[in-house]
This record gives sequence, structure tokens and C-alpha cells, in this order.
Amino acid sequence: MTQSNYLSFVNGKWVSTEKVFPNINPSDLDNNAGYYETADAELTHAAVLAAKTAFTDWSQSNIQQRSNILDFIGNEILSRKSELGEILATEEGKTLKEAQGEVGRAAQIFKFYAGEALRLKGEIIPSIRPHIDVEVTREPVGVVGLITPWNFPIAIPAWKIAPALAYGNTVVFKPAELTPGSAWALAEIISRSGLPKGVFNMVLGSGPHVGQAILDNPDVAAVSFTGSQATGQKVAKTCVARGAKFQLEMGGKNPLVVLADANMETAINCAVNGAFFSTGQKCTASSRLIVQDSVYDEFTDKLINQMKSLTVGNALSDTTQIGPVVSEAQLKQNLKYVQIGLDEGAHLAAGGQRLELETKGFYMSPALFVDTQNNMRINQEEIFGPIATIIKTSDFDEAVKLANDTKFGLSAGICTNSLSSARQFKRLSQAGMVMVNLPTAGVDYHVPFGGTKSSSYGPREQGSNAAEFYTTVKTTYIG
Ligand code: TXE
Repeated sequence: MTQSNYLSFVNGKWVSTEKVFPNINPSDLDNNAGYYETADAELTHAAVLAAKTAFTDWSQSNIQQRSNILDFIGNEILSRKSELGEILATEEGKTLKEAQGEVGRAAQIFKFYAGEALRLKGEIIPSIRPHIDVEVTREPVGVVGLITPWNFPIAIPAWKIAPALAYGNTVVFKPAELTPGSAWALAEIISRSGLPKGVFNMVLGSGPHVGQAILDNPDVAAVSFTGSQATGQKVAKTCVARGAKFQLEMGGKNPLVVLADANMETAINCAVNGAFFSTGQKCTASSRLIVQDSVYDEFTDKLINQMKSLTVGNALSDTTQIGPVVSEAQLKQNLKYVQIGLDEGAHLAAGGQRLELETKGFYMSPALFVDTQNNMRINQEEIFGPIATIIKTSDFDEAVKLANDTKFGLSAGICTNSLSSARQFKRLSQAGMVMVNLPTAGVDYHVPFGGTKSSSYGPREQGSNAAEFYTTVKTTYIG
């Protein structure tokens, strides 16, 4: 049997289950990124019990202690940015530069919540009755289950774990099966941060076994989930049925509007960055490029030119700009959507093929469909790969209508030199995040993140807004 040192972390101990799975390296299938041990429902329930037991003391813990622990975690992540970035790039496939950027962001998130732990506010409000004060305070929710996807394998865990701990909750964390390495490295740092046993637990393993066990356990008071819509709906159903609090971050089909008065270079850079960087595997990726007719040809030609210069390759190579797709299944899904686009009558103007490179991996060339209609499946369904479409529009009003004509509402961008068009777009966009002359992807860590419609459910994540989910409000009357 293959040996593994990468175990689940439950009640302050590393626990072996002896069920080993490989961490596949999408850049080089002949060299996997280590072996990890998968937990099962039984170990998951043990993790929840440990978190429940630890909650009594941790919920009353000193805020300076919480702040120091979060700061320690942030500092260590930051000091090991290169090494952790390499682990991340190897298992997920984004480039080393992108991966190190993500690691840096995870560190900053912990450091931000080290400050937030000290800033929790309440209110004192006069009562409508004489000689009575009303206090409104926030308290931790309890045991929180955190279920995360593979596309940001350290930043998304960070933006759930850090606020959960800062506000006094205890945690059962289940990372995505495809990227256990970043999660394990993060858990290892947390295991040495001085947290009392049981406050933080990590169970490695599959969604249907480990994830489902978290959802089903009545002692899990709240679940924060990021992933696909289908799984998000399962999370919602299970949590509603047993009265648990939940928060969902799911997909996007984000528009980038390019008006005739846009700076063309900015527009092309926004499109390339938003649609293809991180191999398009971002919920904020620009998948629909909505371009005004008078600049349509110029924009299309320049974008295709720029795409031709992009280097697809091994995530760890210095020259790579677009790494591989994360998995065989995701690559198959991408290629299936290329075929769907062709069958729908869209014109494939660039890319869309599987690539054979020096090392065996899940490589594909970034794809661009032109002459597409917004009601095509390639414009309505989240693909989650390096595939963008162009939709022609006659004017600003139609562009806004097209941008909003989707069941999703995560991020929306506009490239324009008109202040009034930019402001009007901000007002009319139905997305939770609006970008002006910037890519739809790429957000700050200290402000709210989230969307509308089918993209998100529940309070926003990140920034001070995270307190909405990770605390519950108590109203006290003092006579
Ligand atoms: O997602 P899943 P997958 C989209 C994207 C992608 C598709 C599938 O379109 O192609 O989802 O990706 C856990 N109970 N996004 O399969 O299955 C699972 O183990 C509890 C968009 O990776 O939703 C993992 O930890 N948990 C998204 C997490 O849910 C369960 C980012 C997400 O996996 C479970 C990722 C269950 N029954 C994928 N089943 C975005 N928009 O950011 C699975 N899980």
C-alpha cells in the first residue's frame, strides 16, 4: 500500500484512515503531487463532536488570543509564499505567479481578521419604555461546516476559516478532493498556531461521503459552501430541512461590455485577463464579451491576435501564461461546450483544442466564439474553462439588457471612457460586483464579495460583512 503523511486533522490530532488517493498534477500526469488519506462519515462525525465540545470555551475566548493566532497563521503563510504557491500551482494548474498571488491573498485575509477579532461592535439603543436600555450584540453561531472548491484552494478556505475563528466559532473544514495539498499545508500551519484542540478540524475526502456527513450532522449550526449550483442546491435543501444557517457562492456567467468609446488596449487586456487567466477557472471570469458594433471587428481582430501570443504550458514553467485545466472531467466538459457552441451555429474564431505538450497533461488552447447570440447555451451555462464568446450590440441600452439577461449575477464589467455610461452601468447592473475599466475577476480581500440571483445565497463573504454569517444577533433588555 502507498504510504501517506497527509492525514485529516481531528480534535488536535492527525488521524490515519489508510484509504489513500493520489493528488493528480494536471501539468504532468506521470508525476502526481503526493498521496492523501480520505476520511469517511464516521471520522467526520468525530470532527463535529470535537468542534461541538471545543465551542463552549472558544466561544468565550479572549479576543487578543484569537487575534494573535490569526496573525500567526497569516505571517507564516506570507513567509512561505513561494513554497505554498508551488504546491498550489502543481495541484490546481494555475501559473506559479497566479498561485503565489493567491497565497499572498490568503495570508492577508488571516491578518485582516486578526484585526476584525478586535473590532466586533454592538449597539446600545434607548428602549421605548422608561429606564430600560436595549443592547444588540453579536455572538458566534456554533460549529460551522466549511465546504470549498478546487479553483482557489487556499484563498477560499482562508476567507471562510479566518472569520469563522475570529468571531468565536469552531470549524469542520472539507476541502475539494482535487486540491488537498494546499488545504493540508494550511491545516498544518493552523495546527501549530496555538488553537485549543477541536476548535479547527479538517476532514479530507469526497463530497458525497465527507461533505454530505457535514451537511447531515445536526450539530453543525451553519454551512458555508462554494462550488457548483447542483451541489449548492443540495446544501440548501439539507440545511433548510434541519434549520441550519447556510451561505452559498456558486457560478457566474459574467459579462464584459466594451463600448465604442473604450480605450481599446484596456478593453483587450481586461478581456484576456478576465476570460483566460487562471485557465478561465474563476467564478468571476469574463465569459461573455458584449461589444458595440462600431468597434466589433477591431476588438475581435486584436483579441484573436493577443490570444495567439498566449503560452499554454506547465504551471511551474516561467514562460507559461495559461496553465492546464484542473482535471480530465473538467477538460471533457470544456470540449463538450466547444462542440455545443459549434452545433448552435457560433463561429469558433480561435482555439478550443486539446493540446499535446512536452509533459502529459490536461492542456487546451483558449477558445473564442464570435457571432454568438445571448440565448445560446454557451452564453447561458457556466463552462468554467478558457472559453469566451463575443456578442454584438448596437448601443449602451441593449448592452445592459444583454449583460443582465442571465440567471447569474456575480460580477459585471464595462470598458468605456464615458463617466456617465460607467455610472449608469453601475446603477443598472444586476451583478453583486461591478468593474469599470478593469477585468471582471480580481477583487480585494477587505471588502464584500458575492453576487445576486443564482450566483449567491445568504450574506456576502469577506470584509466586515462576514460577521453577518459567522455571528448571530442577541437583543438584551436591561431594566
Ligand atoms: O463542484 P462541486 P466540482 C462549477 C464548475 C465546475 C463544476 C463542478 O462549473 O465545472 O462546478 O466542479 C463538495 N455534499 N464550480 O465538481 O461538486 C465537493 O467535494 C457536500 C464553480 O468541483 O460543487 C467540493 O468540496 N459537499 C465554482 C465542493 O462541494 C459536496 C467552483 C464543490 O464541489 C457534495 C468550483 C455533497 N453531496 C466548481 N458533493 C465557483 N463558481 O467558484 C460535492 N461536495
